[in-house]
Amino acid sequence: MSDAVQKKLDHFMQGLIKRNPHEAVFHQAVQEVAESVMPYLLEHPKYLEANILERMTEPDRVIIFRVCWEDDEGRIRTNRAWRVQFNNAIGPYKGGLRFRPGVTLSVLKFLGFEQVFKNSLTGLPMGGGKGGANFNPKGKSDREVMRFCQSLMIELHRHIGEDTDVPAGDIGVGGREISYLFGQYKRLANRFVGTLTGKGLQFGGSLVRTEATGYGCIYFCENMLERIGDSLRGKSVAISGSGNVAIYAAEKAHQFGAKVVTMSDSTGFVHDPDGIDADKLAYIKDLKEVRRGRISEYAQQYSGVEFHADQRPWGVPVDVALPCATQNEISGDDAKELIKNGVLAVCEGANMPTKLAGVHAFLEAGTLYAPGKAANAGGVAVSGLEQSQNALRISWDHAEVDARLKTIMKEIHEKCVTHGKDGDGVNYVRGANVAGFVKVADAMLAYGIV
Ligand code: NDP
Ligand code: 2IT
Repeated sequence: MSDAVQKKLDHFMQGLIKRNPHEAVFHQAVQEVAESVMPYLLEHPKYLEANILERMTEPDRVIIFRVCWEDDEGRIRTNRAWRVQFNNAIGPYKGGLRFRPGVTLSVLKFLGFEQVFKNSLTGLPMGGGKGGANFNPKGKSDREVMRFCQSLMIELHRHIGEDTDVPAGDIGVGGREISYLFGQYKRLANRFVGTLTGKGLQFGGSLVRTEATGYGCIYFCENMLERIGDSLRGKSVAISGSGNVAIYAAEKAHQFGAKVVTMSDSTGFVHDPDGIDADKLAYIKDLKEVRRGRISEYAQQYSGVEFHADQRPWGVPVDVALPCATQNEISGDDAKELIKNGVLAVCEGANMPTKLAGVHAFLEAGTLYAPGKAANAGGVAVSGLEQSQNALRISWDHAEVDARLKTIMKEIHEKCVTHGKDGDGVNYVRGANVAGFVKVADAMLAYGIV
């Protein structure tokens, strides 16, 4: 990085940190984008003169509200919920809701900011937003989750709409939660429209939405490997997480002939050197989605499997690593360990799973490294297709949606190559950030001072 770029970057980040104190993960997400985009801005001064990066790092608005609900013992419980409507320059706000105890405004701002770039990359008309609550669905009965979702929607419904803001799932928000949320939205609005995505297939959901993030991540990984004349066939794969994204990444990786040797949850990881095949994955789906159990049970079910409590899987030597759990789950040291063990590709199913030191390590080592905003865009892309189907009042079949998802992931890969070409290689971080930035920035320039 030249001195001029570094100076501009430092000045910009100092201002951002001053305006948003105590928001470490938001700073991190902006820093990663700013490092990529700043050299491009200096080459294209029209964006600098219009102060576009400052404007893009300030959310359009943030809604914060109290959610009161009654638990099964009749106690009154209070949670805090947010909706960060980050940027609607290229379409209605779009992005998931996260229910997790540690959720803060900083987390949702980082996710909303990432979403702006990701949604731009999909090529679909979607702005960026994110929301959620510091609510823990774990250990709650279905009725408690229902009452929480209904109470949350009483406030949220006035801020969302099919042409305004369209929420979906994220950590802790799956099919069950979206159903409760949509059922309540429909009652309050007295309209049956696609204001949420990830809905059940009986009431406006799209085929392939459940699988889309994990499948899309594997399609992207295959695109990266194809570019260097390789493929996933025969590769060993470490996956973190065992939720929605991890399960369908594992399923598609297996279908592509790879051997998935790890999965994890917040209690630790399992290492299965024989590989997690379709039958074993069916067990994990039932364990996590139906019984809502812990990943350690997998090690009791199958022989030759080790459970490593409170650890992440990055010390296991593999060809491909797919972080699919949460933010900051690959440290600088984890990245170095993966590189030392000869990792070929790292493809992010989760949002910002790699700390900045890890990102820099992968880029320096020439690892095929796909940031989440490109690699996990398949989920929101199929959400966009769900919106289109709802608006048209039709349903496409599985093959149609899957083909569109494949095409979208391929086009995102091409955009990353166009903007990230680096000698013979590709800097996918720069490619994704610059390509995502340009569409939104050009729209904002066209609107004048907004
Ligand atoms: P789920 O709630 O279905 O699964 C989350 C998984 O990650 C669980 O295995 C969970 O373990 C684990 N996990 C969550 N938080 C932590 C933590 N702090 N430490 C260790 N493990 C953790 O969520 P999703 O699969 O939907 O989301 C996973 C990631 O993918 C997130 O980063 C999300 O933002 C991103 N993403 C999701 C999309 C979607 O369509 N769902 C789209 C694009 C990105 P446990 O069961 O113990 O909690
Ligand atoms: O991070 C994400 O892209 C998601 N959680 C999915 C968002 C969506 O609107 O489908």
